[in-house]
Amino acid sequence: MLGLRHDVDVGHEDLEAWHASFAGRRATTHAVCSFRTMTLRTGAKRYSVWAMAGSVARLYDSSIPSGNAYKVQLLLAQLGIEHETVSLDILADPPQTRSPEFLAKNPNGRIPVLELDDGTCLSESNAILFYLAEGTPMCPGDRLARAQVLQWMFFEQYSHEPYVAVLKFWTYWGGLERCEARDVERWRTRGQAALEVMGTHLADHTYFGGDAYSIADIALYAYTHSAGRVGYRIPAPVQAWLQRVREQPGHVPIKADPTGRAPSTTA
Ligand SMILES: N[C@@H](CCC(=O)N[C@@H](CS)C(=O)NCC(=O)O)C(=O)O
Repeated sequence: MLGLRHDVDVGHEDLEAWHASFAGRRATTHAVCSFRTMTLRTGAKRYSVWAMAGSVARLYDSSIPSGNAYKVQLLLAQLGIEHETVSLDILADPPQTRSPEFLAKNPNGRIPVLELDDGTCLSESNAILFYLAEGTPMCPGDRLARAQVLQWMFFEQYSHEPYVAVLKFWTYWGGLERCEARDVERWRTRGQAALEVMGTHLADHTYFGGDAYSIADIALYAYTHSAGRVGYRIPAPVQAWLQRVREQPGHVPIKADPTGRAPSTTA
């Protein structure tokens, strides 16, 4: 598989470090999926090209826009990795994610699931991001920066997504009026607290997890970009960061809601 990332100003030192991190690795199997890169120049433009051993066959997504699946769609787009998408109806009763065929791919019955062409399946959005990003500029080579990427991705899954994503789901698709008031209050309070933590970090940082845009930003962008629409207050540093993320090369918006219940969040 070949990925092409263009319009990226990759500094010489970055490339040196990037290449050094490949030394000694062998890109031979899906289990040890790694990348080999080279740089092409045409005129003033510099292109980074990488070859990935093991092909991504398909991504299992939902037909309604899921932020967790959007993380993966966004990274695949930014890395230029072609793939097939299989959309499952998670609003059906029972959801298509609970079919025996899908449970064989992810016993936890949830999308996103990334399927490689040898049939290996990987679930959990942030694990998929980490797998795809290894060896690319989307995951830093520096040990501390890489741990900081993970720090924010775990934060996203424990302190942000369980509130912001859940409130979004029930607002648009679940029927918020059927929820316990104290649950809704908890989603609002704890989700807001997570957004404030992000604002505090961004008051003196440009991105999460190191100095450069990375999968930590993708993980946090997925539900933050639409949080204002379900009533959260977005701190000013977070608003500025959302704009920086939208301006990244190859950025794609989350897909539209085929049920028409969620407004477009890309405006
Ligand atoms: N921690 C998981 C959460 C995945 C998740 O909650 N997926 C939802 C859609 S966003 C789903 O598949 N729901 C369908 C179901 O529960 O049957 C991840 O980050 O991938």
